[in-house]
Amino acid sequence: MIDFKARPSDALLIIDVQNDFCTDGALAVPDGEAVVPLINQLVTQFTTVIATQDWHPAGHSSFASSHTDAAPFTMITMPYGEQTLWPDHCIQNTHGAEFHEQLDMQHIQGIIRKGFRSDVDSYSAFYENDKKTTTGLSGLLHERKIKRVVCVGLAYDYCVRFSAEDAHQEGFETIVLKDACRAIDLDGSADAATQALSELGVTIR
Ligand code: VGL
Ligand code: ZN
Repeated sequence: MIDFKARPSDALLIIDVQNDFCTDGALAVPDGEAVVPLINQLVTQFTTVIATQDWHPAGHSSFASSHTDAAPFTMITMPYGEQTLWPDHCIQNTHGAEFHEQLDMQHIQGIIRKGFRSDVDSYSAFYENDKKTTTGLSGLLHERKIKRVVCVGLAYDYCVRFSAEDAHQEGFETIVLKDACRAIDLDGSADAATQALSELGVTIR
């Protein structure tokens, strides 16, 4: 159980609860599926619920397999900056890209797909990794008069972190419910996420 009381001006932002980020997935986050029952309990309390779906074309530039002699979990320099290379994951129309089958989709009102442009990755629900290309989510939430964004899902240290940073940047009070997140934890990335979010003034609880 997560003890959280939502207000009407809150949005729940569910990040990437997809098969490839769960056990046996292509980019499995340890214990990733553990977030599902907690999120299912949360969704009923929010009047606005949006989910994101990592949605890559085959051969996406964030895949190590798209680069010669590159191993997953190493870094390369892209025109927009440093980019971690990943195993192939969340390829459009595959089982790995589908939401976890136990995730309660009934209360999810909108799905933001991201990472569908071959040449730029997108961790955040708001901006792609070039920090310029918008998904339109900020406008949607502002038009709905949302004041506070509550982030949950996978992975804490990548897509949840950057979504929460951007939510804060876009003027929303931002909360990350850590029990309903799991981290990949590459080279201290989970601690780095906590530090970056805390410094910004994002509430982690
Ligand atoms: C994610 C790495 C690559 C995430 C997505 O959902 O955190 N991480 N693509
Ligand atoms: Zn991805």
